[in-house]
Amino acid sequence: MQIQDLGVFLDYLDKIHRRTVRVACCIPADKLEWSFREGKFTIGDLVRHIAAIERYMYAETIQGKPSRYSGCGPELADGLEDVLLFQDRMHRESVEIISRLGPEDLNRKCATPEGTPITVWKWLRAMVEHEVHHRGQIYIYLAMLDVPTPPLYGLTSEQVMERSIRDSADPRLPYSRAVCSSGPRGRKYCVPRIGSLTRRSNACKSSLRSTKSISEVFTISRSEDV
Ligand code: NI
Repeated sequence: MQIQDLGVFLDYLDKIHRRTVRVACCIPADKLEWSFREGKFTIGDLVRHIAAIERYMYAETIQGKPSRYSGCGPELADGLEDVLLFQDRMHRESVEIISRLGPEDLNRKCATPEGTPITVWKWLRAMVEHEVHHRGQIYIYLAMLDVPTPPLYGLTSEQVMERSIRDSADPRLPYSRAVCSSGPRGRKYCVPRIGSLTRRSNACKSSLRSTKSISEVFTISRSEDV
């Protein structure tokens, strides 16, 4: 995936960010600094890390400046409300910096903190992967704490299975690619359907007041929102 249209990328980044905010909003306030092991990132560290790396490493280095990332501890933001506000502020500042890039900037080189030259658009692509990597860890941490989290695209694994076509000879097997591409009658989905995203309004404004159950999320169902 090449990034050559900044508007398209920023739209995609916004959706990536909103999905990270959505899971951050599920964090119980009293579990913010919980970790599975001493010395490992806490849940709060993960949220602060994603935000601080975006702003102080990626957004600085794409400008040709050195990284200013200096960690992700509670000194940056303490308590769930402040952590969510910090996450929001870091992202807004990063987007403001990225928005200033011109087409020629996307294709010039910048340097990683190791001093390795990398094309700016590839570095931005790596930024997205970095966020997704740590977002997955937040999901795992919350699962370890039995905290409910929203499915990424609105369907659980079980719901995708229910909506997937099956080999009639052995229902445990998925349709073969050949059968799938031939368009079996009456079966619509050869791949999981994307859509039915759930998210909280206004980047989980309500969670800044209290950690509510995810039953309060609302559903949007436009596939273009992915
Ligand atoms: Ni990281």
